[in-house]
Amino acid sequence: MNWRLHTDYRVYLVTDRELCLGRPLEDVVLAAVRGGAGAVQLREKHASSREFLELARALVSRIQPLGIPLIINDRADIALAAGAAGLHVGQSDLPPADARLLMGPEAIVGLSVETPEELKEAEAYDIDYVGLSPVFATPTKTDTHTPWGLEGLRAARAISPLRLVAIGGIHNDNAAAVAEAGAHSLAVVSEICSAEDPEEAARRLLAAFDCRTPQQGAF
Ligand code: TZP
Ligand code: MG
Repeated sequence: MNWRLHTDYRVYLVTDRELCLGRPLEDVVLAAVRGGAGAVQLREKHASSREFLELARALVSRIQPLGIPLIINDRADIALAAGAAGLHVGQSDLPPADARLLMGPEAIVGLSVETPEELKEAEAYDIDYVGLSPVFATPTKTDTHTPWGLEGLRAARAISPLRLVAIGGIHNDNAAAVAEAGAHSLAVVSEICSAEDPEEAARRLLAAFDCRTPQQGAF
């Protein structure tokens, strides 16, 4: 399966088990997928390798048969061992060229960018998207650079040919504005993981995304 050709990034769930209000991660992920999340990133900052792999395998078996890719944060070894569809790397992780080499030509590879310089550099890599990080300041991740803001997102969209995944502080009340400013994708953690009804939260984000006025360009 070439995941690069078949992924719907409009609503992209990035997981955080600690924010799932005590519910099993798998339940939250499956609810989000029912609500229309088209991509899921497993992000585990504290799990052991063994636990990370078990979680990844379980999610791969539940969502990839539905056509939804599981993208692993940072760990190519876990992604490969679990048969995950992709890998997401940050600026201090494996370089994108090595991520591509390890994952192969049909896997999704995403890269976080925090500055216009990093966004420009990203054009040289064989990647599927850049995560503009953070669009807004967020308590979910505090070791971040200056937020891009809607203006920064608009400017990024104007100059970059890459698929732009907006992440950080995106919630139901600002999702439409983020889509309108040029994001190709709304990536969220708490809006879905901490929602009383994760399915409904995903559905609302998708509706907000789809309200944007059609924009020129790829994706
Ligand atoms: N990368 C940049 S901001 C962020 C990550 C993983 C966290 C986003 O979380 P939330 O709850 O959607 O603001
Ligand atoms: Mg990382």
